[in-house]
Amino acid sequence: MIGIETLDEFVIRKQDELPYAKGELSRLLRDIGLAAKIVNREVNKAGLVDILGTTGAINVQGEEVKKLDVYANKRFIAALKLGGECCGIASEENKDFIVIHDEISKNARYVVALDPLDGSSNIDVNVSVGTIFSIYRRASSGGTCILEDFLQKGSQQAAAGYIVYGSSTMLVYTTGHGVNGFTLDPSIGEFCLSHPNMQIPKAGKIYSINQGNFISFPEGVKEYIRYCKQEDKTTNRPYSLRYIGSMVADIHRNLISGGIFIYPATKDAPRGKLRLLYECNPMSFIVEQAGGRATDGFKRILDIEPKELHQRTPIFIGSEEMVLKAEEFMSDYPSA
Ligand code: P6P
Repeated sequence: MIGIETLDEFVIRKQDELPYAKGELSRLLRDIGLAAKIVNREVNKAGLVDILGTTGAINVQGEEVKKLDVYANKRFIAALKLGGECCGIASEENKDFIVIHDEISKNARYVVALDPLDGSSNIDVNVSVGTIFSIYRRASSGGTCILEDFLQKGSQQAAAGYIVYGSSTMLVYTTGHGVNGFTLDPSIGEFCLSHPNMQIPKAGKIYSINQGNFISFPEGVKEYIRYCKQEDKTTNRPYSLRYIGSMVADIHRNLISGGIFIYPATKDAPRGKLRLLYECNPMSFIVEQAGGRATDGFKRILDIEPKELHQRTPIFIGSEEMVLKAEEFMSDYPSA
């Protein structure tokens, strides 16, 4: 097709920008693209097949496991195993990391942290959900992967991306050289470049937060919400509250239109709800690469030293000026 560049063509064209294991990372990204197409097929017909609802199981997060969570997890793990470029996977759905060490992956140099289906509680009500992935070069040399391969700071990511299964299905990723978005064209079964060099607006009019938790928010967050709701034409306030309950969809909208997404510490989630390795780090890498900002209200997300696989962190992420403003309020109440 004239003027259409597929994900595979783009990854190969851009691989010379990569400083390390160019071909391997390119193939890994294409393996993820394949799994995304397979999961998309099931997400799009979830109401027609017996894949809605829960499995009756509870995952390591203490959350109900949806049938589509299990399906998506299996598909991405299978694609990464078959691809041979990945020696380990840390998934939201698995308590421990998965070691991949067989004939085709014995020299694999990458590990992947994965949220196979984020926001899955929205599936049954036909609201956008997503997949989030984070790719690191393994820190250990040879043999099977170890925990330390996964406990690397977000600033060490080799690549990160997400798939949003929405009104259209998009794959957005970065390797540290800008952010590019690809829209799935079902007529040819390919992700096609549709959003080259994505840049998040420096400011916006949208704030995304679950205000139902207001009473247990830190005082700085309460003050920032009051700021968002004040009337001041010179700063385009009051802002609009938009909250889908699906991190990928909320951040994707803000990446395009401008805005801030906040999941702070709450009474029920004193260290925040969202996971560092496979939600906050990859989304922060992408937003920073698009010219935005991502912190825990005080410290850059990508500088946090991970201590455990499923650790959580508060997150303030989006348009730079909006995150900086929220941080001003947080610094007024450092411990509250
Ligand atoms: P709450 C979905 O379960 C998720 O992990 C994110 O996708 C989403 O932003 C957040 O949790 C929603 O959490 O507590 O507002 O329902």
